[in-house]
Amino acid sequence: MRLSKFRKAIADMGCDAAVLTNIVSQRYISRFNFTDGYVVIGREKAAILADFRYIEAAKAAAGNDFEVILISREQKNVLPDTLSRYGAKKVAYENNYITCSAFDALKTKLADFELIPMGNVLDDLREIKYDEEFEAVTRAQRIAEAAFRHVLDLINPEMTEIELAAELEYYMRRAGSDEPAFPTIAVSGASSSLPHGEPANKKLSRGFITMDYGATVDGYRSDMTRTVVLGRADDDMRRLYRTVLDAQLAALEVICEGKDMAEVDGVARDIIENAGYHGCFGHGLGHGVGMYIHEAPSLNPSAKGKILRRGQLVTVEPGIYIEGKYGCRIEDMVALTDRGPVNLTDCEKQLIEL
Ligand SMILES: [Mn+2]
Repeated sequence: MRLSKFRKAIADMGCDAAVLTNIVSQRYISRFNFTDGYVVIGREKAAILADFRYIEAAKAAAGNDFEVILISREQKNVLPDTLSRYGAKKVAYENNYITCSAFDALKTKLADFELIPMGNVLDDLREIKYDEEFEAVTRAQRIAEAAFRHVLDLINPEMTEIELAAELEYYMRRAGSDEPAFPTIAVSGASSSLPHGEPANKKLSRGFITMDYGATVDGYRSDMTRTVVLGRADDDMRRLYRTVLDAQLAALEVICEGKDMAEVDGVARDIIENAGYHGCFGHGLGHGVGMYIHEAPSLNPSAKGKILRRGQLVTVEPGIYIEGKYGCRIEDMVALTDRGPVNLTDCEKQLIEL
């Protein structure tokens, strides 16, 4: 399906072949994970071009749709040779994901072909997910949830933010995560007002602790944020937490296929504004997630007229940040499936005091 959809998209661009150079695109289309080489898609045939380090694994991973071709010192021209063999003239390349120098090299190597930038073709395909992709993200998410429960028993005033981040990552790795979905955020006290603060080598402060992190399974990333309290929350903190949670629950209630993205953002934003936290929710409500931690679409106030579609997977993550004081964010992921919206996150979000 992925391959046939991609073939149709490049044919629609007037191309008769494509060369994939980005490792995420290569994995998405060929299902083979390697970090050097090419995936070539012709009108009827397709190939994985890899060097000695990957060739055995490539042969094992390649299905019937892909031939596997060795790149070696003796066979320097395998890329143009393969394209010629496929009868290609106009070749789509990944202009969104290539450095200027790599492009210069590609242009020299493929001097006999016309190179056409493919723009967002693959990004658009990846935006609309298959059930198996939702399942991979869900497996990653289950690992992240187990890590959350694990650290709830460990958090104490002697632990540093870096230790907390490390505990989350170590737990997820042991539970089968390929790597952290992105650099783990674990920030406490005044640092919790920084939406993307970095964990520091300092002991956890009393007050809000925000953990925003995820696991990776089969190349798919999960994304979740939970905010807990070290010590007791005062009335202001309770009110702030309740407002973020109300905003998130309200957005989760309305999010579905066919809805305007800015409208969903507005449902959460209005609750935060109306509670008096003016200017304290300075980022969008959510973003797509998949093989990249941030991908299309973006749910924010400027997304007016953009409609949520079946197959998208988005986060819903309102927050309130009081500069210099503290902040709180709560984040789940929602898949817009054939059976309607499904919250892939299964993790408590009532205020937890530790
Ligand atoms: Mn996120």
